[in-house]
Order: sequence, then C-alpha cells, then structure tokens
Amino acid sequence: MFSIARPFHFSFTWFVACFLKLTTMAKSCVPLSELATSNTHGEDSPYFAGWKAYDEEPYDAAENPSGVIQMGLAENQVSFDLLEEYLEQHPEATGWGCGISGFRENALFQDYRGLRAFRQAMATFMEKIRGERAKFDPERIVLTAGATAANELLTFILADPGDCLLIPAPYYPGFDRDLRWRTGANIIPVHCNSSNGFQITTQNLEAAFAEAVAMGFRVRGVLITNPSNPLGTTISRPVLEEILVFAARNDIHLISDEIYSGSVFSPDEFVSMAEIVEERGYKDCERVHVVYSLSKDLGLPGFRVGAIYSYNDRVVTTARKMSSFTLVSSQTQKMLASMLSDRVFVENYLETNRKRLKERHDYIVEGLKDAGIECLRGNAGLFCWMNLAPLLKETTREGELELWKLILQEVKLNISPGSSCHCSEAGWFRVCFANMSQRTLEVALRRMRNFMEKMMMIKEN
Ligand SMILES: Cc1ncc(COP(=O)(O)O)c(C=O)c1O
Ligand SMILES: *[C@@H]1O[C@H](CO)[C@@H](O)[C@H](O)[C@H]1NC(C)=O
Ligand SMILES: CC(=O)N[C@H]1CO[C@H](CO)[C@@H](O)[C@@H]1O
Repeated sequence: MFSIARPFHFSFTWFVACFLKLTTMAKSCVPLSELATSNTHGEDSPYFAGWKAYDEEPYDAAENPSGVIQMGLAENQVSFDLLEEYLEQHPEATGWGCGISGFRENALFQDYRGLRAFRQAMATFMEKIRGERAKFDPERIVLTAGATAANELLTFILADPGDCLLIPAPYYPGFDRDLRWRTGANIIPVHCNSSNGFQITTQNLEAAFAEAVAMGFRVRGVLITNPSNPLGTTISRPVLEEILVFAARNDIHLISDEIYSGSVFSPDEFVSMAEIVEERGYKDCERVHVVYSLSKDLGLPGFRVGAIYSYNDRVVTTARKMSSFTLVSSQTQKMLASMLSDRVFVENYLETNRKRLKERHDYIVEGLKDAGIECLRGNAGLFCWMNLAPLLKETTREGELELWKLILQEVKLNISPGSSCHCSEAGWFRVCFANMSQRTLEVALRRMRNFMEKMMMIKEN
C-alpha cells in the first residue's frame, strides 16, 4: 500500500509545487534590463508569426495533406545529398583524426583567431565563388557564429548607440534584430521600388541620408545585401561603384552582406564588392567590410559559421577580439576545413547547387506565371519576389497583411509579406523554394493556381 500511495503523493505535491511556482513566477516581476524588455528584437512581425502557424500544423503528404506549407524559410536543402556523400567518403573529416590525440587537440583548441587551415579554406572558397576575380587574405578573415553575429559585431564596431545605418529596402527582416537590439543602433531604410526593378540609386541613397540627418541621427554606414534577400537579384557593377562612391563622399562605412554569393545561378552575374575594391586599386577600401556565412550556399545554418572580411586593419583587430563572444566550435572548423579544402568537391558542389537552384527557380516562376502571377526577374537566391498587388483590396500595408493572412489560413502557404521586409510598395511577397521537395512545390503551385482562379471569379462577379 505504502509503496503505491507514496509515488502518487510525491508526484501530486510535486505538481502542486510546480503549479504554485509557475503562478508566482508569472506574478512576480523581478526587474530585468531595459535591453531584455525592449521590443527592438522585432520578433512579433508577421515574418515570425507565419513560422508559428506552420509549426502548429505542418504539411505532410501522407499525414497532413491540408497542412501549412512552409515557404517563408530561406533554407537550402537541395544539395544536402552532396554533403552527405562527401562525409560518407571522408569519415576522417568528422572523426578525431589520430584517435585520442586528435580529440585532445580539438577539445583544448581555444585560439580565438580560429584554425588557420579553416580560415585558409574559407578564403579559397570565397575566391572560388567569385570566379577567382577577388583575393582574400586568410589573416583578414574573422570567424563568427553565422552572419547574424558578423553583422551585429560590425555594427558594434562602426556605430555608437543612437547612430544609424542605411539599408536598401526591402531587406532581410532579421536585420531589425541583429543590427539594432543589443547595439542600440538604428536603421533608416533606403526605399527602392518596382519602377526600376527595385534597384538602388544614388538619389535614393542621398534621400535616406538626408532623412536620417533630419531626424538627428549620425549616419555611420550603408549595408547592402548582394545578392539581395528578399529580391533574389544581384547588384550590377555600376550600381556597386555608385554605392562605394556615395559611402566615400559621405565618409561612412559600407558593409556588403554576400551570404548568397554562391547561390547565383550563373557565376558571371555576380560582382562582389571585393572586386570593386581591387579594381579601384584599394582606394577607399578602409571603409569596406564583406560579410559571409555558410548558412545558405552550403545549407548549414545549424553549424553557425560566418565570417567578416574587412580591408580595415583596426576593424579586423577589434572584430577578432570581439569574436570571442561568438566563436565557431573547433570541431566544426576542423570538419569544414577538410571539406572546403577538397577542390574537386567544392567545384562540383558549387556547380550542381547552382544548377539545382536555377531549375527550382525557373520551375516556380513558370508555375506562378501560369497561375497569372508575375515575379521580379531574379538570378540568385533561395526565393522569388512575387507581385500580388492586383489582388489587394486596398493598396496599403493593411491590405497586404489581410491578403497574407488569407493565403496563410485558406491556401495554407506561409510566404513573407513585403512589409515585413520594409518594402515601401504594397503587394509584394517573398516565396522560398529551396526547403521543400519537388513534390511539395507542385502542391504549393496547385494551391496557388486554385486560389487565383477563385479570386478572379470573385473579382468578375
Ligand atoms: C541577408 C542575410 N544576412 C544574414 C542572415 C543570417 O544568416 P546566419 O544563419 O549566417 O546567421 C540571413 C539569413 O537568412 C540573411 O538572409
Ligand atoms: C518609386 O521611387 C521613385 C524614385 O524614388 C519615386 O519617384 C516614385 O514615386 C516611387 N513610386 C512608388 C510607386 O512608390
Ligand atoms: C522538405 C524539407 O526540406 N523541409 C524542411 C524545411 O525546413 C524545416 C525547418 O527547418 C524542416 O523541419 C523541414 O524538414
């Protein structure tokens, strides 16, 4: 008897204790820092709300065919088989090398500059992506836990709290958190629109600069994303030159987030800011900083591997010191050093990945076109930029969010509304296509086609 009653009694008191603890926890309000309680992380935007809707009822062809299809996640899983094949053929890359001694080496390694072999491999990989038209010195590579950390770290170094950065919009919604939350810096969007295919112009840059100054901000830099997330387009050479000239004229920094540089469908269509710097004989290079990460091109966002490449010695030194807060595990470095030093693997991976992304891209753009939807002409990335403005009841942010909700709840597709990327023109949406099987993509397109037919019928009546 005793032995039966006791566990019950025990778990019941435990339950009561937990319940009481939870309720008092909710009531008590031990103060936290202003930073912890501030809203600048921006995680209540529709961009993140859509992820939640997907998590609640994810699509599964067999188990939940009417579930939500996730098209809001810029993840690349189209070339995972190549990575797996490499690891199968090279078990030593993930192993400890020479037994216990290898383990010790890995476990004890703590030089915050990172493994020399890995920085060399990253430099070579970044050169390869740029068709060897730019050189990277491994001593200038600062490793960080992803581009998220790289962008924040650069903001810490370039701007004081209250200063601002200019960012061409539409831009990656994560920047609102990454660049502002902990640094106290602000973002002023440089509004671009469809009148010229969302290209950045000197006029737009100057207008944003003037706006920032009028608001009392000190402008410290401009951050471009090339190729662009969410547009899926590369920035042309003359525009890149104009942006650098603009930065020099206003004596500000230029950060170039090139996280999608290896995901350009045709490598000749990508020009890196690094090439512009070299072509100009390193003139104004001390204000240029390139950000990279393996999250997109290799599809490894879970590994947390990013890098800052700066031409400015003081920025390199400071970034390296600061990178202590966001280091990459030595085990990860060792494995990727092995993979990225394999020339044959790298060449095959980049070419195959590009080809597969382009096929996916062309397939979805064609499918949407058949359904009567136009996309901005893209040549890079894991997404396309879709124009649903003709479906809006009112051409405003509210109208756009209403349509977004309808598509999420009725069509069961999670796409990202342009307003979450600070797009100034209502009706644009980002659709990701590299995180699903071809078959799921077909289902998504079918749903979209049916939706369009329904909407057109409603419009005609
Ligand atoms: C433009 C851009 N920068 C940075 C990031 C963050 O990437 P990471 O996983 O390397 O932190 C992303 C991820 O979506 C991105 O699109
Ligand atoms: C697009 O931008 C141009 C140049 O900045 C501006 O003149 C125009 O009014 C904008 N158009 C829309 C629809 O916002
Ligand atoms: C089919 C596929 O690749 N889906 C993945 C997309 O991303 C989510 C979140 O990371 C995964 O859970 C899915 O498996």
